[in-house]
Amino acid sequence: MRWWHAGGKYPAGYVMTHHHEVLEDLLRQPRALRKQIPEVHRGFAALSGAGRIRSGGLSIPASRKRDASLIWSYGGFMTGEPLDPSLLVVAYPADEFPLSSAVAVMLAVDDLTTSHEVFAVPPERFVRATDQSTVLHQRFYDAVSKGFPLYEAFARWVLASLAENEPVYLQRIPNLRLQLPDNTAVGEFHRDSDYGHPDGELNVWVPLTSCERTSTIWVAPDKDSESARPWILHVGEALRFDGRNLLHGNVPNTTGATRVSLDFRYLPCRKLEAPLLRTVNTGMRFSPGDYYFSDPIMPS
Ligand SMILES: O=C(O)CCC(=O)C(=O)O
Ligand SMILES: [Fe+2]
Repeated sequence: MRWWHAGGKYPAGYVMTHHHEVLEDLLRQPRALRKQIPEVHRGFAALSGAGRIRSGGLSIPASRKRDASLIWSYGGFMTGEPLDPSLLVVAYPADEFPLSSAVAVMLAVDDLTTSHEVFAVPPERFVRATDQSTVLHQRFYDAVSKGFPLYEAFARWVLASLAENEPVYLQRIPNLRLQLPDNTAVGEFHRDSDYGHPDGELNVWVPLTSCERTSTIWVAPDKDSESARPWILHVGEALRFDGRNLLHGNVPNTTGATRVSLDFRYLPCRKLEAPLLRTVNTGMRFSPGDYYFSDPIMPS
């Protein structure tokens, strides 16, 4: 099995802060208990087949890297909450897709977590109109305009697991998010539908620095929920979520370190339909050749 998710309702009684902890806790549970939760059991089997859990993260033997697009869900299945089926964490080989170092080069910084040091005066708390406006954002989008093949290769790799063999349109220019100390990465909690994103689009959020509670994306577990929670990922993991419909945003970053992440969206081709609106920031239309690459990607 290449991937799984744990949507639906499961027995309450576990509250975990990180999915590695979830899995480590599962390791300690009797097999009989794991079996009561079929998705957890299957996911656990997939995980133990493809990798090995260590305290610092997941180690995946090179021979299994391709299958090891292990995807597992965080929290909801253990807490018994409903969990939107879009919510999946994908583990990818960060050494094959060294996005953090590539973006550090684009931003001309040595260490992403100290990116804030380029500002003599720290930017004001971002609002929607300013959250893409710093000199670091400019450096990134200038560099991307010359091509970002690593992003395309990475997106193809991830979509091979996520898109289930259906052709999709991929966002042409990924978004850079900077969550500076005492700041948020996005100006407000929102659903991407607030900004005209089309129905059927899904988001992939990719941290390039490791996350803590206040330096990560918070996403509500369910479309009807107004209560987002932090998704605490490591570099080498990406979160797929339905950003059009799930409330998401940030709380002020109290860690003292900058969080840097990329995010991109994909739209199954069958979902493309008029009318296509324009993005609020760049005025691009949500159409192939503009917001998305012209040619669909056939995940394989
Ligand atoms: O990076 C973040 O904290 C928010 C990202 C976001 O709004 C999105 O991916 O749609
Ligand atoms: Fe968003």
